[in-house]
Amino acid sequence: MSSEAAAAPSTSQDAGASTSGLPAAAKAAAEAAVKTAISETVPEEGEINESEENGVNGDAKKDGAAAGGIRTVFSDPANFNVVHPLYSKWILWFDNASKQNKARDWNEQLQEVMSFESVEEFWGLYNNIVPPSHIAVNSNYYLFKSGIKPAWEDAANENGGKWSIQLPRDKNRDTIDKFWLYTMLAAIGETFETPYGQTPTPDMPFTDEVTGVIVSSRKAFYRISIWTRSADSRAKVEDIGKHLKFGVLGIPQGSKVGGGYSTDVEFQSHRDSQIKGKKPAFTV
Ligand code: MGP
Repeated sequence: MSSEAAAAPSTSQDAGASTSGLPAAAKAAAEAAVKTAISETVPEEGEINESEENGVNGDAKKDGAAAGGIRTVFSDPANFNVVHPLYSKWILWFDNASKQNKARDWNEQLQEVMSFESVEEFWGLYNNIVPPSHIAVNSNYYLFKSGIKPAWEDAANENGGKWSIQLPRDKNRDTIDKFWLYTMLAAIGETFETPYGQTPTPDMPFTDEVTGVIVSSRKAFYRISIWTRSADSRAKVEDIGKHLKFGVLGIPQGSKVGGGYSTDVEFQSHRDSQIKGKKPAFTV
């Protein structure tokens, strides 16, 4: 056992301190997870293998390896300074374009808020920004993969399209923040990229279709959109729409959605969305 493991707080003490507010079943599960984490992540001396060191966590693991073991959150519990990297780096953008000048200077209105590439940075950002229920009418948050501008003109979007759903403003004031959070979590967790409704496996196809997600505040409705790289094949993007509708928004399968200011979850290419009155290509 490494010296770091020896320095880690005792399992029951630590788990008890951090889970005391939980119901009994959740507390037991959390304590079991902590025990497993300690026993599985702190290796014996010389146990670190090369592929792990070169993986996503490479730097954090190498730092720890130099000091005699993998660094985990238990290595320095007082500072809690190990971050959990995301698969992709993301940038949050915001615009607050008034209806009148939107077409003229849409690009100038678009502002980068912050980039992040770890779970901790995401929550730091999320906990410090105005939620969609409180942003001005006609403004939007855009959460896009780093390197892709949330614009039709970006090379990653120019042949793409979007899944979107409109939710009436009056009925969704209390739910839009939760829906936007769930949409962002699915995006940064890359769960839109795998087949919907299947248990993830290491050899599952990864579509790399999503370029970003958007929440829009409009006078009569909110809209959540997911932008995709392609728009030429329903098969390529269909599971993303299903994931949004049934997984993220929790709409029961077979229930009727739409009418008034609300729409179903519908797909349209960016080219079509620039033609006034053009109907969506398909729905899920
Ligand atoms: P919107 O906000 O996507 O549509 O685009 P919405 O909410 O249906 O608004 P409406 O005014 O079309 O009813 C609104 C306008 O912003 C567009 O008509 C464009 O003028 C501009 N705009 C939006 N996007 C996403 C882009 C973009 O990617 N590129 C450029 N050049 N303009 C855009």
